[in-house]
Amino acid sequence: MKEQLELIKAQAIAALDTADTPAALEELRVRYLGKKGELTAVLKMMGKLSAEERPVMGQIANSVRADIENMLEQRKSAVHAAALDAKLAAEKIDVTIPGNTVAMGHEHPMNKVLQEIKDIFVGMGYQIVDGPEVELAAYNFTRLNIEEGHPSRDRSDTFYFTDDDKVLLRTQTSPMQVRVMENAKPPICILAPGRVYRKDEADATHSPMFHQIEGLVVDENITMGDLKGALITVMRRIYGQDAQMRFRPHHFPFTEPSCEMDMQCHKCHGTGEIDGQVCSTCHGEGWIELLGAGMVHPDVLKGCGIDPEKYSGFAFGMGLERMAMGRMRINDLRLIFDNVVRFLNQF
Ligand code: 2NL
Repeated sequence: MKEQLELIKAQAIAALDTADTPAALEELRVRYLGKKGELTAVLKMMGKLSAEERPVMGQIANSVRADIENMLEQRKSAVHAAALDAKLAAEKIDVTIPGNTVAMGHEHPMNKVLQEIKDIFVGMGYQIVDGPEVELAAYNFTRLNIEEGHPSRDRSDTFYFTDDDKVLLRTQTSPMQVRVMENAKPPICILAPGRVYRKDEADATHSPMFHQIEGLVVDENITMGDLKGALITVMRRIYGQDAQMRFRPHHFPFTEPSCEMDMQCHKCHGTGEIDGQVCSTCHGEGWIELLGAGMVHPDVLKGCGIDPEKYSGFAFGMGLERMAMGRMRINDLRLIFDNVVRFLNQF
C-alpha cells in the first residue's frame, strides 16, 4: 500500500509538472484528489489494514495528499501568472501613440459679437427683451408711424402671411419695443436683439433673414445729448477709446429728429486713402456707418399710451451682421450664414 501511495504521488507530481492550463490542472485534481480519484480509492482500502498499520498508512496518505495539494496550488499560480504575462504581452499598449483628436466646436462669430454688445448694454442698465418674429402689421408698421401705403410696407419687400397683409415676419425689432411701451411705465431702458426678415435676394450685403439690435430709453427729460452719450460710450467700448464718431441728420418715420452715426475709418483715419489708393475698409468714404437713431416720435409715444408732454425717449437700431463683418473683417454676408466650418474656425 505504501508503494501504491508513493507511486500515485510520483505520477501526480510528474503530471502536474507538465500541465500548463487551468483546465488540465483541474482534470488532474479530479483524477488524483477527487471523490472518485486514485488517492480516495486507496484510502477506501484502509479498512482492511490492521490496527497498527492503519495510523501509519493514514499518515503517509495524508502527507501524499498534502504534497499533491501543494504542488497543485503552486502550479495553479504559475499557470495563472504565465497566462497573465501572455495576455499583457499580447495586449501591450503604446501610450506614446497620438490619440484621436476630438474636434471642439465654438461659438459662432455672430453670437460672440452679439454677446459682447449685450454685455455692454446690460452693464449700462439695459434690459434684454425678446418677442415674436411673426408679428402684426399694426405693431411692425402702424404703431411706428408707418402708415398703409408707405413703401416699406410693400408686398415685394415684406413676407406677409395673410392676404389682408395683417400678419407678417417682422421687418425690424421695433414692434418688441412697442409691446414693452404699451405694457410698462417709464423709465424704460431696453435692448431688443433678434431676427428680422425682408424679401431680399441674398448677395454680399443682403440676406432675407438678418439680425438687428434696437435700443429704447424713455423717461422724463431724455434728450439728444443722452442719445449721443450712450451711443458714443458703447461704440468706444467696442471699437476702442480713441474711436472718433460723427452724427449726421437722417429721416425715419418713427423718430424726430433722426440721425445716423458713423465711426471714423480706423484704417485711413478719415482720409479715404492709403498710399494714394482708395481705402478698402471704408471704400474711400473715410467713415463707416454704424447705426440709425433718433428721438422717439411723439405720435409713437402717444400711440403706446405714453404722454409725450411728460416723457421723451431715444431709440436706435443697428444691423448685427454689419457689426460682426466690421469687427471680424468678413467681406461677404453669405459667409456668416453658410456655416462652413473651415470659415467659422477662423474666429
Ligand atoms: C436702422 C435704424 C432705428 C429705431 C430704429 C425705434 C423704435 C421705436 C420707436 C422709435 Cl419703438 N424708434 N427704433 C429708431 C431709429 C433708427 O433703426 O438703420 N436700423 C438698422
